[in-house]
Amino acid sequence: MRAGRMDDRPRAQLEPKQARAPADPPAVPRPATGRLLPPLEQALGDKELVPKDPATVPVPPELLDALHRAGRVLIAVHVQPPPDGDGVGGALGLARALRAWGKSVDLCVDDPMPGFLRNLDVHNETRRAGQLSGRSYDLAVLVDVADAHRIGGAARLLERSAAVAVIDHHQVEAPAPESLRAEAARPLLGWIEAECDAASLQVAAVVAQLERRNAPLSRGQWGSVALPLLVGAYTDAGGFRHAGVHADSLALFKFLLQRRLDGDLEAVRDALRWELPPIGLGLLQDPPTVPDDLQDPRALELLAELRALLEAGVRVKVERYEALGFGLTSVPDAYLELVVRAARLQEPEVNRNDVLRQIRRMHFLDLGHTVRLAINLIEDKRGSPRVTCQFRSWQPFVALELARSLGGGGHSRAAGVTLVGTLDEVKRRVHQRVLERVRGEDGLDSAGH
Ligand SMILES: [Mn+2]
Repeated sequence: MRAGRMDDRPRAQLEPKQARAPADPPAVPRPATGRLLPPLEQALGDKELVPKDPATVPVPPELLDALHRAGRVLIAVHVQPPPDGDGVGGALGLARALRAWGKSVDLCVDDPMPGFLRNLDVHNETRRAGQLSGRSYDLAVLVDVADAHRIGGAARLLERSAAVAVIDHHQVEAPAPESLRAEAARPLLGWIEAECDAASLQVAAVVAQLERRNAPLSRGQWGSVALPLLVGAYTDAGGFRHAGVHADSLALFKFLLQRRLDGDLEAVRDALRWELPPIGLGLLQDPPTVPDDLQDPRALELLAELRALLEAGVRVKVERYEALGFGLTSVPDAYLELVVRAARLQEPEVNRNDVLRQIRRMHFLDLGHTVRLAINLIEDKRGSPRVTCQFRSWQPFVALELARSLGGGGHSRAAGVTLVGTLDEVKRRVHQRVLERVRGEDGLDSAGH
């Protein structure tokens, strides 16, 4: 079920002409000039960019009806890939609005959240699936995901929900009932909006329209709803610096920020300010920097382990194949676990997803500024060995098609897949697939070289 595509309407004036594939792609490696929209502050101050009220975005009426009728609601987000700003931000915004209208809401994030999301969840509103077992719901809403395999133990709770709804912006066809454990008897409501830059902006539209059927939210209530939604939109759009971000998203962001959060952009940026402790940051460098002034006796044992790993060549590696236009970051499970333990010496709350987020920021997103295709491979040996593969491309559909050719999916320029195997095995397989595509007719650019 598809409805209300956001791009059916004329875009705001700031829509960049080069937002789609540039006619003449830049030389390899691509220079770091990917900014297509003006800097955020400038855009927000620009009178030409008219704020767009999310209440004007079409939302499937069946979804609004279902949310309006439901008394007990479950909201769930993806944990594979790890919980992120858009998923958790969108879910928090929706949960807070629904609670303001008197509904009973459980929000399930079935994996440890990275630090900035722990901070955003200031009132401890999120639950692991185990804490919710035995509960039943009128409606389950998946935010930023359309597949029960990606929500961890929350999948079991879908079976205890009378209906299932999806609010997602990934490139998926209509959500498949079998992937959502929604049989014919259980209505399935989908709002999939692949052109939308963040599920949080879809949630903003849902809340704005539900407000018309319920009591208006107070200024304070809107503030607590808008902040996580703005964090969600900001993170998925890369602070509105990612290639291909729509001006329409910026116009929605501007409305929410100015009319619902008193224009407090610093509040949004503050929410993102969590940092991995310095010991963790050093160990994630390529090559790693190892602190030599650690006083903690537990650190000595850890340093011995670290040296053994480094001698065996086990660490974060960043490889650039500039002639071919791609770069690859690879992270072995043993090293990842060691970084988590090391960082906990300084900050006991640190979890694996904190470290994964830092690797994304330090290597993967950064790499995406200098090559056409950035690849991030994260090994996970906690069960049978598998590797999470993340792809980012400058050109639209390069990342998505690579992910799809390996059985995954995602967005046009940001996509991924989880493959079974050790890091070395998966690395060879992905490398081979990329070489096939480079040598194929289209190469990494639609315009070719
Ligand atoms: Mn998202």
